[in-house]
Amino acid sequence: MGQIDYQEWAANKNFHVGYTLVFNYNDQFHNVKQVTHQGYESCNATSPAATYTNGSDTVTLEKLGHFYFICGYPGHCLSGQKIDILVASAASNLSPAPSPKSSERSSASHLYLISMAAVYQVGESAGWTSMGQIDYQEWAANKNFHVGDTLVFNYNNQFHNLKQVTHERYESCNATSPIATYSNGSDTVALEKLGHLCFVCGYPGHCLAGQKIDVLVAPAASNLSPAPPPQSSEPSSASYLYLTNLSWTLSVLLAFCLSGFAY
Ligand SMILES: [Cu+2]
Repeated sequence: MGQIDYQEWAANKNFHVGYTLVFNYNDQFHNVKQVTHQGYESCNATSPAATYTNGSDTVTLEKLGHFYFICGYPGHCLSGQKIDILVASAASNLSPAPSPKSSERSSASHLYLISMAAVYQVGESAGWTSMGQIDYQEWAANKNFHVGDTLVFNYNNQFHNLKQVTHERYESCNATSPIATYSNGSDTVALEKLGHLCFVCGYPGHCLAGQKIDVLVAPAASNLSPAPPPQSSEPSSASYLYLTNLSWTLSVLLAFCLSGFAY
């Protein structure tokens, strides 16, 4: 249920021997385990073939076949933090490779950057709405948000929108002069820095009815365990449901073809 389908991503690539994967992630909350196909399918991270915990791990694809990677933290693989990389022989270039002239020789210098972070699906099936059963503040209080994570707001943009506002305007449900306005209906908000991010719906009455959320982005080192912090001191005025959707934002951003570059 993640925003990013690792398998779809991988399916569009031609991996060859010598290519390199770089996994970037917050090592307080994730790791990378290379497992067997069975381990991959069953999300079983015990007895991994290799374990990476650095947070910026380089894995070279040294042979043909499948390479299976999962996150070893409880529940993460099950929620989609897993990837199956098939390393094919250079000859099996089925699809139009974006690098036509790169032969085996140059293929050894391909680098795939994989950054992993948490994606929080706001509202799950309910989405960002004013008619839910879930308390946004309670939901947020149970999460540890970190820089690099992503919030996804899904809603019917005929009836709602999303405004990032100051904390003061959040408190008073004043959506004027927003810091940012989203009205797409499927809005992705990257958590790019520490501190509070406050959002309200700008439609009349919705914020007052509880369609508002205050997300605190904390330093990575702060809370190790995802233990529900009993810090939900704020009265929960909201009545919405947010569910987490922890998945690797394996937003493999780029495939650098470094062939031809001189070191
Ligand atoms: Cu609304």
